Amino acid sequence: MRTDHQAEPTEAAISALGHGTTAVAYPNIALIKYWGKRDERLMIPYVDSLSMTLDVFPTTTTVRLNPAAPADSVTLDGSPAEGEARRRVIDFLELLRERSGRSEPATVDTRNSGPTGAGLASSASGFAALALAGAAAYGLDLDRTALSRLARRGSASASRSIFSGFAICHAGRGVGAAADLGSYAEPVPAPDFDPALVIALVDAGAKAVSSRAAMRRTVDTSPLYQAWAASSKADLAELRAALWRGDLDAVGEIAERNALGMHATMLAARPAVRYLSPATVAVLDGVLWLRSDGVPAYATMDAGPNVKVLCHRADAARVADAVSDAAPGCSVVIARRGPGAWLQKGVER
Ligand code: 2P0
Repeated sequence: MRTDHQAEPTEAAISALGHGTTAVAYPNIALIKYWGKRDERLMIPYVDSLSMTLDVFPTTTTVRLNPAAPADSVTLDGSPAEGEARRRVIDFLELLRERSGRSEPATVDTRNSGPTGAGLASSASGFAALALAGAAAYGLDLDRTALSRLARRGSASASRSIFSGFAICHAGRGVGAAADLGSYAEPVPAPDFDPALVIALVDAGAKAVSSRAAMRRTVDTSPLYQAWAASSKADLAELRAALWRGDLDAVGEIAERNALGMHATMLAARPAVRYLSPATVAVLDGVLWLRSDGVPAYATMDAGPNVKVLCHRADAARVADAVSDAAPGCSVVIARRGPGAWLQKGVER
């Protein structure tokens, strides 16, 4: 019997020895946020989260097994990866080797079409693509649930980018293997919901505090964290129902309060973590102005100053204009719900 951990070489694994195995994955933006881990080694979140996978800024990753190489080699946008980014990829390759029982070093080439480390979910698309390309290269034959669980080990939000459209990531229960098994993403049905997400890029630079460090500090020191985690549970149940109804106002209101609450937990951490900049606040004012003018528009922010505004597709151009007026100099990208991660077999680069 084949399990997640023991697999025969697949066609993709054989091609990985030659040209490499290439996967493409898109970022996702959480409407109900994941913030905080209850197990840092296994990357188990404290709370369930729910996201929309986007149709912009894909990551393309090629994994090539290199039996003759002395070690793994990792390039990010054409340059050798360094520091924490390199270590996280190599740790992930170690996990793939442990699971597959193989030992070949790998060459990993990752290209982000959006900004890296700017709170635009580059680690979500990055580890979803690496999980898919890497699992295929090392001959692991995994279904989408197992891939999602695997991607989570690279970055918890990556578990959601395996899927198209809306996805929930379960925080799971218990500890150790039980927690690992119980924490994965799955699609959430939203048959009549196809909104726009207007991304206001107020700063495309990498964040000063990594989300990993910021989460740890928030969980350890913020007196608001437990209250937010409890309210997030209720938010998720309400948002799921609103998604099913295709109710943009309800989805937006819940997503906006959930995001502001998450940032409140960070502001109350000791010392505070503040990702929101004056330009962020200017965009938030622009969103309030839109609503007062009768345009349903709702904001969400992640571990960075950029703002994503949920609105009807028909209003997207108007929302984009309002956002640009509110924060002159910011660039604006209009996204919609996008595809799940996919494998390009036998692609030569
Ligand atoms: C999310 N964020 O749910 C939340 C909301 C940012 C704010 O997941 O440590 O890069 O790799 O699991 O996934 C960003 O953090 O953190 C994130 P790790 P990740 O999308």
